[in-house]
Amino acid sequence: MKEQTLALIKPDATAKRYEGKIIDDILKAGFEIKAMKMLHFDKAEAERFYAVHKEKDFFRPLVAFMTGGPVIAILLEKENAIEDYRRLMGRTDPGKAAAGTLRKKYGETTRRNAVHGSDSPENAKKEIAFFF
Ligand code: IDP
Ligand code: MG
Repeated sequence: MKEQTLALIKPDATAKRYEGKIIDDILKAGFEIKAMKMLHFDKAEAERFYAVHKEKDFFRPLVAFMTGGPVIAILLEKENAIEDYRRLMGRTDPGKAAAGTLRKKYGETTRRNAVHGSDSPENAKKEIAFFF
């Protein structure tokens, strides 16, 4: 059954003009783009999007990073989209991400790691509703 997930291209990647390459990789991996928009998070929006991490020590710098430039939100559809997009994205730390993954190719650091992807059906539903 087809499934939907939410991807973000983060400010480090848009600053480097990587959005075209990232979208191309996503399409070549078999995902369909059902909706897409570019926006600039304000502080309250970034805090709300990453609310699950509000107690973490990386939360403040994460919010500062995510409000530092434009992001692109993409609604993706494919069989097994959530898990398959997480695999395409690679591990949180680009240094530990597998060869060929988006974070390996385009990420810089554990914080500035180019892309986001929903991690469960519940969160995919919430994150899709956040943008679309
Ligand atoms: P994920 O994006 O791979 O699902 P999460 O643990 O949900 O990883 O963390 C959300 C985002 O917070 C990461 O993508 C990254 O930008 C940032 N982050 C996570 N852990 C760290 C850390 O240890 N140091 C700095 N930033 C972090
Ligand atoms: Mg996560």
